Amino acid sequence: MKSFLLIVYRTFPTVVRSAKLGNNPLVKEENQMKIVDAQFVASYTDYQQCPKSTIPEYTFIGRSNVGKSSLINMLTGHSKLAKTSGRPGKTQMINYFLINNGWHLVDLPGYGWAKVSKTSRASWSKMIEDYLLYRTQLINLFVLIDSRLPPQKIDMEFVRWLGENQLPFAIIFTKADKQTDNKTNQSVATFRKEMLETWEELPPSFVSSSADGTGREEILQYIHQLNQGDFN
Ligand SMILES: Nc1nc2c(ncn2[C@@H]2O[C@H](COP(=O)(O)OP(=O)(O)OP(=O)(O)O)[C@@H](O)[C@H]2O)c(=O)[nH]1
Ligand SMILES: [Mg+2]
Repeated sequence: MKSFLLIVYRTFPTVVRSAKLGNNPLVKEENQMKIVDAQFVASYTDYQQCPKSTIPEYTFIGRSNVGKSSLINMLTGHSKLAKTSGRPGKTQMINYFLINNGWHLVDLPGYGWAKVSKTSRASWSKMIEDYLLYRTQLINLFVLIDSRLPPQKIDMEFVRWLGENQLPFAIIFTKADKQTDNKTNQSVATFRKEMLETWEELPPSFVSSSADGTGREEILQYIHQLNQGDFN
């Protein structure tokens, strides 16, 4: 018998998370998601400072340098909205972007950056954990995984923590332009297989490239469905 815990993955714990749509008809009426407006709101170091509005928010998390900020820019079509860098550790705070005046995208600092001191790693953990656990407007977390790498322990531990805390998430395999589709598909399959050793059900997953726009429509459509309250 396997010794590890079997987690029952619940795709969308709608009871735990509730947020209201904004009043903007643009969000509700289109069948397809179109980004007509994207604006930086502010950066915060504590979830309690984050906007008080109850509009839904979608948050990007993953290892430093995996491409979170670049993906936000790709999705919104604004190349300089979120700050990116070739050096890990660029994003340090909880950054809010208001989209179509109706929902938020949130860019978080990355985890697993070796050069960070123990003290700042602890404060990262506290800031992010509190945000993830207590921010009820958070409808769905996107966990970014580098599609070029074999499953990383830190990512597996993180998704496990999400499962234990029943946080809804989807996975995005990034930087697909850097290798062949075949290699990307293999990585995705390996990651999913490893997850199935501890999970009964797998979360939705996407493949992306911020360089060529791969995954843009699918990810936006997914957000659109969640904005419409379509949780199945
Ligand atoms: N080729 C390619 N490069 C990418 C892609 N996504 C990100 N990058 C590059 O990867 C580096 C890191 O990107 P960021 O978006 O800053 O990564 P991040 O996850 O926000 O990093 P932190 O804020 O440090 O946690 C930058 O040099 C980007 O240009 C992608 O899809 N394809
Ligand atoms: Mg960043």
